[in-house]
This record gives sequence, C-alpha cells and structure tokens, in this order.
Amino acid sequence: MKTILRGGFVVSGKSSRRADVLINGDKIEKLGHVIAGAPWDTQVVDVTDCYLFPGFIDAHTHFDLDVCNTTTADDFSSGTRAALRGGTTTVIDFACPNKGETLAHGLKLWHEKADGKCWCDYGFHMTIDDWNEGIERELDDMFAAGITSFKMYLTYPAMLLPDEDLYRALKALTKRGGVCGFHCENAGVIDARIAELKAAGRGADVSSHPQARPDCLEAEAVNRILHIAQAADAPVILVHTTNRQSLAEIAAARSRGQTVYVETCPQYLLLDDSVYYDPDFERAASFVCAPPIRTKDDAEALWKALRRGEVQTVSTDHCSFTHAQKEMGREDFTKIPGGLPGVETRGELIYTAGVAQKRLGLAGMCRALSENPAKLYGLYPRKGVLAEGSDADIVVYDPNADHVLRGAELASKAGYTPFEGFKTSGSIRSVYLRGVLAVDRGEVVGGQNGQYLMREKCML
Ligand code: DUC
Ligand code: ZN
Repeated sequence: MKTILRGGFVVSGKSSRRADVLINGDKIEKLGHVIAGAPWDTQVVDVTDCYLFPGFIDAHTHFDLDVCNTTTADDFSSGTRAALRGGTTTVIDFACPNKGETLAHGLKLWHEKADGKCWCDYGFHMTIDDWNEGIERELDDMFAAGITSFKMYLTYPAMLLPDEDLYRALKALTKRGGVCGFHCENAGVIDARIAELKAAGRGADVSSHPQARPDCLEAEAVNRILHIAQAADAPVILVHTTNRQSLAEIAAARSRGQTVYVETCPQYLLLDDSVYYDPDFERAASFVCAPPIRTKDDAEALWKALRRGEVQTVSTDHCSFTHAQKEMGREDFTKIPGGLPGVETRGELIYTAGVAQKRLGLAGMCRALSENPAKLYGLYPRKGVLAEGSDADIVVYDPNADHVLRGAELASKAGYTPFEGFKTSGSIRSVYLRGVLAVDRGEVVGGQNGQYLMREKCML
C-alpha cells in the first residue's frame, strides 16, 4: 500500500517547497509532483497548505525515572504516546545506572523499561556518574549497542564526578568518536545557598528554588566544563541551556576554536521566573525544574542564539510529575520533584512563539527539532529529513487550525501543562511513523510499534 500526501509544503533545514510525498511502506519513495498510481494500491491524502516537517526528535526525555523518592508520572508508554501527539516520532531517553553499577546494567534496565511499550521510535544516551577502568572498558560495548552519546552531571551529589574524572571520561569518549552532554550547575554553592535560605525561614517558599540556583552558577559550570573540554580536546553538548551569561561562555569557547553544541528547551524560551512567585503553591511548584526558568531577557538571548544557529537543538527535558507528587515539597522546596512535562507541546509552542512570531523561520524550526538532533545523535538521514529513502516520519502541521493547550486534554500522565491556556498558532493535524498514520487530529491511532534505534556517531 502506497500513500501520497498531496499539496503540502515540505520543510527542510534549508527551505520549504510545495511538493507531494509518496510513501511506500515505511520509507519515502519520492518527493515532487507525484502522479497517483492505480487507485487500488495508492491512498491520496489532501494536505493542501499544510507544512510537512520531518518527524520531530526529542533528544532529552526522562521516562520511568526515579527522582526524589518518587517515579516520573510518565513511563515509556504514556510518555511516547504523548510524544507522538506532539509530532515527536523519536525520543532519546537517558539510561541511568546508579553509582557502583555497570553501564551494561543501566542499559539492560532501560531496555526493560522501554522495549515493547513505546508508541514512537526510541534510543538511549548513557549517563556516566562513576568513572573507573571497568566503565572505560564498557564504552566499546555501548557503541556496539547503538549508544554514541553520553551525559555527565556537574551537580547532584549522587551523579557528580570530580574534575579529574570528567577530564578522563571526555578523553575516552572523544577517542571513540562519542559526544557527551553536560548538566551544568555548581553543586557546592547551590547547597550553601539552600542552607542560607532555610536559615532565613524561606524553606517553604517555591521562590527559594530559583534563588538557590542563579544563572551565574550555571554559567560557572559551563565555563568549567568548557575549559576541561579544551584541555581534553573534546567536543561538548550543553543540555538545557537557560541564560545569557552561559551563552557568553559558549561564545568565548567557540572563539577559542572549541566545538560546542547547545540545547535549550521551550520552558526557557517561552516562560520567565515570575512563575515561581505565584502565591499558589500548586501552580508555582508545577514549574520547578533544574536549572530553573530564568528572566525574559535570558529568553530573548536564547531566541537570538537559536535564530543565529548558536543554539542547535530544542528538546524538552520532559520529566513529569503530577501536582500530588509536587506536594511532597510543600514544607521544603528542596523536596519538590524537579521537572516539567513538555514532550507533547514542543512543536506547537516553537511554531507559535518562533515561526508565527517571526523569531525563527520554518527552516530554523526544522533544524532545531529534526535535522540537527538527527545529525548530532547519529540518526541522519534515516531521520531528520524528508528525502527519498528516509523513514516516512512526517508531521502534518496545519498553520490555520489554532487551539488552546489544556493539560486535561493531553496524553501525559502529569495531568497539567506549564502552558495551560496558551493559544497556539496552528496545530498538528496528523503524524506518520514509518509510513503508518499514528496520530489523526489529536487521536493516537497507531500502536506500541516504536523501534529501538541503533545510532551512528555524531555527524553535525
Ligand atoms: N532537571 C530536572 O528538572 N529534572 C530532571 C533532571 C534535570 O536535570
Ligand atoms: Zn534532563
């Protein structure tokens, strides 16, 4: 059975053009003016005036993750179902062994969590929160298992590595052609500020959360890892980058000749830190994530950097908790589980606040959500582009079908969205996963057919 999507604008990282798309099985067979074949073996779908994007890739999700004595609201089933509704046909989640465990154990655990449950395709990054000869030896097994990207933390005692191990690990990864993402926040000073805020009687204020973790402590960690990477001669990825000061550190490293890839997330582009000063605990706590949401000025700096290609990817850091879970921190802000739902709303938010508001072109959106993550994480050109021979992962975006985001209508088990009441410009009409209609006007019609993706090395 073949399908023709007729009359849409095919968007790429360079431009968009009116073209029909002929899907044959799970691949794109042809782009251009396609003549329908025999009516009994070709279905024609009218997508006149819609934009056709390559399926979005969310390279930063946390499904079924234990955090703060609880587990994220979304597991791989609800999380990938939500992803598909948002036009995301591939997620890359962070496999996360505990200190003292092997990488192989972490990988096995993540396969057990994900295999057979996913509604969209999926891969894993591997978290490195321990460093020794055994882990170094395991790196080759990770590449053989299709894992070419890793993550290290500069904060959280349970995850933190000392500088000498960050350096050694970066060298070992670079030697093998791997890339590593970093969560950049200074651990020690944040702990000291938390103690100060509690001593001042501010332990139950949600606004203590951003005050404990100011932008300068993210920028300090960005600066430190960039200098360690300079010494190790290693490329780095800075995940969930939030602010102007960090961007200045990145610009300085690039001017020294370093390779730095930068990710940001919709919450840092569209929201500002006033959300933490809402007197309603439930509302304020629902925005707690690390790093915290910054100022309007920081958001404008991120948009500018995204437009200029200085920020390459927009993923979500989807790490969802219900309001009931956030209640755990009503008396102590450090016990509010950190993380926001986002996998389901990213495409419409970036289209609305970016493309429709003329902060970003269609091609820029395509690069940030599809093409660049595919190249950075070794999925290109199977994913990330609508081209002959690529997987037929397609988002049909109707720019005229505005709607209002409502948490209660989303598939995520979080039960809310940080963008409640947000009026979108246009919406996702349908989503195809490897040639099969998976979402039709908001309804998930596919099955749990997500495939594990073996990834190649970085090609960005
Ligand atoms: N930040 C969060 O807010 N949640 C999960 C992990 C992270 O880095
Ligand atoms: Zn994260």
